[in-house]
Amino acid sequence: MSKTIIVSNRLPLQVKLNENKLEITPSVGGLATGMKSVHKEGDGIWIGWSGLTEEELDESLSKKVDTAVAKENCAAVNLTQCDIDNFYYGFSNRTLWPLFHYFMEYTEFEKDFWESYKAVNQKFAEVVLENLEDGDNVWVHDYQLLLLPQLIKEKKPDTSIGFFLHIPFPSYEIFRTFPWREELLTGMLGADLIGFHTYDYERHFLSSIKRILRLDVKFNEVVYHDRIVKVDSFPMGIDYKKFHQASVSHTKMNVKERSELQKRLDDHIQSSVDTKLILSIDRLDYTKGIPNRIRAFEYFLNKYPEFKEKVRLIMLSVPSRSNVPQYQLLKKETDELVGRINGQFATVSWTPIWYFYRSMPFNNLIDLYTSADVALITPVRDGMNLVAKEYVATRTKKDGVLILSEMAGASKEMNEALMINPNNFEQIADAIKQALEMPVEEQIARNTILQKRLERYSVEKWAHEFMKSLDATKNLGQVIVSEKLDTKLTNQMIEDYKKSKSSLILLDYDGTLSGFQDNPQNANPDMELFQLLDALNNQPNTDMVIISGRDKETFEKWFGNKEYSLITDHGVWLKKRNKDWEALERLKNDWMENIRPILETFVDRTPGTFIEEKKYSLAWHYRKADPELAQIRTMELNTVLTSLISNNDLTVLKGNKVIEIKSSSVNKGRAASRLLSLKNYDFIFTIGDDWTDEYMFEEVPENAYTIKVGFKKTKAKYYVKDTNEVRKLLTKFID
Ligand code: GDG
Repeated sequence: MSKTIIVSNRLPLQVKLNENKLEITPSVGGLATGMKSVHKEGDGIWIGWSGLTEEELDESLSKKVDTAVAKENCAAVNLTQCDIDNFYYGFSNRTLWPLFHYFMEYTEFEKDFWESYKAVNQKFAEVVLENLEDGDNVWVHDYQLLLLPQLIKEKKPDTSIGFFLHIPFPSYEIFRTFPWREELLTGMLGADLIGFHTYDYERHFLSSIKRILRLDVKFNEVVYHDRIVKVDSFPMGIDYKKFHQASVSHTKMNVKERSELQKRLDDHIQSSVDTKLILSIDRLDYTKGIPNRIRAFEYFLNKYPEFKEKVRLIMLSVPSRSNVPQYQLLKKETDELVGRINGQFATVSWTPIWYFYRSMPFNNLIDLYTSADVALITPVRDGMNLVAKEYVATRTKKDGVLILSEMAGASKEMNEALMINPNNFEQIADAIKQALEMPVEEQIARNTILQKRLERYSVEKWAHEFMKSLDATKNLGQVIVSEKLDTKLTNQMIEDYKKSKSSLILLDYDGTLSGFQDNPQNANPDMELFQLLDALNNQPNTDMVIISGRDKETFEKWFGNKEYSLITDHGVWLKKRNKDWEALERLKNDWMENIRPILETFVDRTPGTFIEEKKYSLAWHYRKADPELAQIRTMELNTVLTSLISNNDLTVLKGNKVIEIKSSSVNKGRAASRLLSLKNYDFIFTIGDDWTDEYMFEEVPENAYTIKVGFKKTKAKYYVKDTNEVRKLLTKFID
């Protein structure tokens, strides 16, 4: 039975070493809960680091860890202290974390960190591959493992791989500054499904894919080699039942059962009728907007002094990554700010801020959530923010007000919260006042809607939806009508070729024999290609013809001294082996005078585009332009041209990153039919990569081998991946 392998940086277990004895407790975090059902299904297994370094474990302890985690259906990846310093604290937390949260000034581009990141992703890959069987699914989590999907895909191409990023994906303008940007993107594209919390992160990712890798993106699908990678948003939820039920039991507790913390909270609440508590909970992280929040609270106390001695801010800041310098600075800044404000405003019976720098057990978390009248969540950037959701889930009477930063992913689905910009103190101060004075009916109305959604779209549902979507990607390839030209089909084809008495081989040039270049003139044939074509051209009983949209002059320059048969300008000119050029069509080109100025206006308004002028056609190339602008301009140009040429004998051809205007009566299909009428071929092979080659695929007889280069919609019967595969395939024709 197939299983799902979950991979994250840390295992969902707390592994501790106590006087040489191992203590293992399952962790209760949101991710562990959400993945529970996925993990339990079949022989599901979770792979990650145990939390103990190789230096802390001798061989026998290490074995004990392996056995103990295996009992929990987990497998450990062994990491050294150096890995943790460079891969985790270094690259993950000093490069990716700040960059992806728009903190460019904190981002360190260190080559050593990067090398370690690659090596550790490889270590993870090895453990995954050891545990992977045919038919298994793999779900990789988060920014520490961006290269992992590709490392698995390379070795096991048939495995279904999902990837989910828990933090934001930044805008292209930020991501482009990253020195190893191509590697990260291709690493992620090893997955079949890539998930983000919000649509914004999804579109930022797709924009980087288009601009950096120059790949074709159709809606939310990326065509990558011979695969389709689906990109989608799945906003992560919480374990709603757990928080809600804990809070129901909490309200039923009698005084004796209450925690010390709850008693202190009760004292405050009972100190006066109109006293209120405002709560914030987060890891002490510069993305969470903690200093901003404290300053905004100070601003509020100054702007609305009537709330002094009545309102208290309770801040729970959980220690995090405290050996990274920026976190130490933040700790110092927070301590000082809290000290200054408490010093400035405190009275004998009131301190405005209660500040806890530690983590708390779950029941204390519930004490805080259920006692707070307002939750003040003000990150400057946050992938999702689960605290906001947990606060709402614990409000059993549906009262309480959530103030939420619009920079948190959660803001996209929590419209009923009071939304603030974390840099606007005026707005935050007003929102706090509005929250404190909000009529309870309004609070209930807002929370009713919020709770319904949280209950429905729980973390379990999130995991389930992701897996369902990953399953569906298995059928994506079927959209492509052609079949992969595998070894068996290739052998059959070569056998047919060897048996044939007269063969025709039609080869497109750009994108088929030679890769794309920014400047078309740089795509000239290389030595290896000449050798290949010479050999193919000398095969007995074989007519090899290069058939291209290129102009005659270029082909004359490149192949003039060769004995190849050539067709240029989409079929205007034919040069038979050892013969002179002959015109297959008589064409006018006076229309160019009218069309050229139109194309020039598009060149002027679309940086990176240019016109290629041929004898019988005009081509507007946009391969170097911004892909999104180019998409808009191609639609515009198409409309303009279609209305203009309706009475002329012209067609607009959409090629690979090019729009070409040429006479309707000419195309590669017509030229191919001419060739076919000259001889009786019993083996026909045509290969090409773009739209203009489709005419050829349509014209040749049913038994011909028609092959598309690339994973695109086509009338060809088969496809191959890229120009490298084309060359390998053509070598097989040669004895
Ligand atoms: C990353 C992304 C994204 C906090 N203090 C205590 C405690 N917690 C629990 C909360 C909550 C979780 O930790 C924090 O989750 P967040 O989502 O708020 O933030 P990150 O840790 O930054 O998480 C974030 C998330 O991944 C999921 O994709 O939402 O944007 O940055 O569940 O309850 N739990 C206990 N004691 C504490 O003191 N027991």
